[in-house]
Amino acid sequence: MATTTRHWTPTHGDPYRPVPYRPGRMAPAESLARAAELRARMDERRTVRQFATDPVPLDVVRDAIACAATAPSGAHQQPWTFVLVRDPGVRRRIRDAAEEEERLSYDGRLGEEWLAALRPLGTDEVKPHLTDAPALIVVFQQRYWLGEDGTKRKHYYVDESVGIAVGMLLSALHLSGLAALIHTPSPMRFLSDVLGRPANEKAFAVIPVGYPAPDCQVPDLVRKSLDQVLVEF
Ligand code: IYR
Repeated sequence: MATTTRHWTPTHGDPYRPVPYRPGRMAPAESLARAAELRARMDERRTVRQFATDPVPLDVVRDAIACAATAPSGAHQQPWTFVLVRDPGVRRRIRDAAEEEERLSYDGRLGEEWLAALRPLGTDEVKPHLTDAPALIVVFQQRYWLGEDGTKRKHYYVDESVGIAVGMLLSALHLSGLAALIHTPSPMRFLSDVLGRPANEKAFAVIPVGYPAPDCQVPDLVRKSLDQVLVEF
């Protein structure tokens, strides 16, 4: 597994001690070629809800998590924990608890407007991906820093930081050849209980990872075109 060695992380109240940063500059022609290739590769990513039960190379998943952990974060506080769950018993418990919550949601808790918005995607309360996919990455946000002696310190822009990290995680998994789904059971409190996470951590998403099932189907989605999402001055 590729690892990066970094010895510095901000310590509350430390002074600013910058170091030089001199990356080589990429030639524009190469930038353009890479950007076009990346755009095409990213456009191939689909949210997968039907997974094969085949195992995945775990170091690919660990490297993707390491990529996610390079995300920028408020005050570089890196307010994330990624829990990689392979144990079939734990995945079963997560599925049972998620389906219990989802049943209430799809039975009416979401409300008709939300249910109507989800209908074209074909989702329901049955979540086989939680036990079929060979790995789940459960992402927790550290809502605040919690010292060993119980000291608490504020974390900043936690939603933004963790959202960016999850975007990078989904990109890394896809570009490494694995399929994933961002699943947001609601409420997610049960994940802290099942995984024994501390009081400062709040579940953000469950990301099943694997290969699409041979008979996998996805909704026939159309993405907005660039001119629909980009405004230039
Ligand atoms: N959390 C539910 C419902 C759901 C909500 C949205 I917004 C989606 O884009 C998809 C599903 C579920 O996981 O089924």
